[in-house]
Amino acid sequence: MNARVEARYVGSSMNPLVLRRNPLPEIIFLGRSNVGKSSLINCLLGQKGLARTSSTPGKTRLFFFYEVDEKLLFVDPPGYGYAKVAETVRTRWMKEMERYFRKSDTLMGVVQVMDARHAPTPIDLDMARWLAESQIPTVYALNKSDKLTRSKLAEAMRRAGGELSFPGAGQTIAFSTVNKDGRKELWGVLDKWRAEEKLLHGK
Ligand SMILES: Nc1nc2c(ncn2[C@@H]2O[C@H](COP(=O)(O)OP(=O)(O)OP(=O)(O)O)[C@@H](O)[C@H]2O)c(=O)[nH]1
Ligand SMILES: [Mg+2]
Repeated sequence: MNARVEARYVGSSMNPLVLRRNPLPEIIFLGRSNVGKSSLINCLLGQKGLARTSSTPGKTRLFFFYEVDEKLLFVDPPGYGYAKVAETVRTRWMKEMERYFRKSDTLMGVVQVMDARHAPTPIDLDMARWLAESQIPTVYALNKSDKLTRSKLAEAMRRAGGELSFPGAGQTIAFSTVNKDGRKELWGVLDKWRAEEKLLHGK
């Protein structure tokens, strides 16, 4: 699927379950605000302006949906844990996400996006552990890897690999939306999930 994909925007909502009747298997891209979730979606889809990116983190509180080759649904949610986002908004986000994971019967997996320059934050680790315990297929993308030298990146990968090594942990991929590093590898994981039809709730 990584050669050429046809992707289109299908809607946005405050509630991630709004497109629930859409039967396509879903991939959701989770991560702190500003780590590059929307950029990563654009990079995977090879369409620069499709998902809206922003240099003002935490601004958008909507979930955006993109249909990919009429086979997959990509979900671009608001970022989590951004300091300037009010506590009430963050609490609501966590509640929405819990409901989403409980109720979405089409979820295929999660791409958890982190910043390659920093160690996974406590929220990143909580989220990753929770996803693993919930047996939700997850792959970790260490984004903005272009900002690190080769040796610093190797160090960051070792560190993340060490911290994300609990039972059920996913694979870690170094990614850059600037030079497209990791794109093929990440598509490889998503294609594998699709091939295995690893839908939750037995679908
Ligand atoms: N150097 C570099 N910058 C990146 C990369 N990916 C994203 N960025 C930049 O990081 C900033 C945030 O990118 P977004 O894609 O909007 O991040 P987001 O996670 O969707 O942010 P929210 O929607 O606010 O949660 C933008 O200025 C991007 O240009 C990358 O791989 N390398
Ligand atoms: Mg975004």
